[in-house]
Amino acid sequence: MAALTATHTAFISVGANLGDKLDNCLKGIAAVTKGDVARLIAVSRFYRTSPVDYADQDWFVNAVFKIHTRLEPAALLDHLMAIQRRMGRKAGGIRFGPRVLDLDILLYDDRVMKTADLEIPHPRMHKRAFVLQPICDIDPSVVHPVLGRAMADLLAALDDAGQKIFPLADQPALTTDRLP
Ligand code: PH2
Ligand code: MG
Ligand code: MG
Repeated sequence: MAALTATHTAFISVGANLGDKLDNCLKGIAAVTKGDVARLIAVSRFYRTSPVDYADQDWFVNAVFKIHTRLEPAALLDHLMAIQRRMGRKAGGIRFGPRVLDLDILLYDDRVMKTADLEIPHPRMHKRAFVLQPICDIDPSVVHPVLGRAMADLLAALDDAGQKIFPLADQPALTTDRLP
């Protein structure tokens, strides 16, 4: 019989373009990995990124982090949405528009799934430099379970000069041992 409490690996993107963007991202990562539902395994560099899909808004701060968790995808999504709400995010904002905190599940083991609320892998991740570059910071060899291509390959194939992404000059002292 399969263990009821198997550990899963997930990659989560964190982003913000309202308020203290970096601080919101750091608080988001800390909240997701506080307690025993999720353990922080790795964090990418943090980037300043130009807005994608809805241009008339401020630049974002973005990063990706890797966790181990016993939560199944739907429960992990609930956990992330509750944190977004606690950080002051209101429901019903503009699609792709400004947000104090966005936490998206990118990958969950090799799982491929689609429900009304959740699609894994994230349906737009392979087109987004602000996702692919940070994942490559953590592990460029991770393979996209639908496209069958490594993240480094997807990043190299991305042909969109409009997507600007710059590492923050001052990277936060965030390691997997010392959380804010
Ligand atoms: N998130 C979006 C829409 N556009 N652009 C950037 N640069 N970073 C984001 O996190 C982002 C975006 C919707 O979630
Ligand atoms: Mg998003
Ligand atoms: Mg989201």
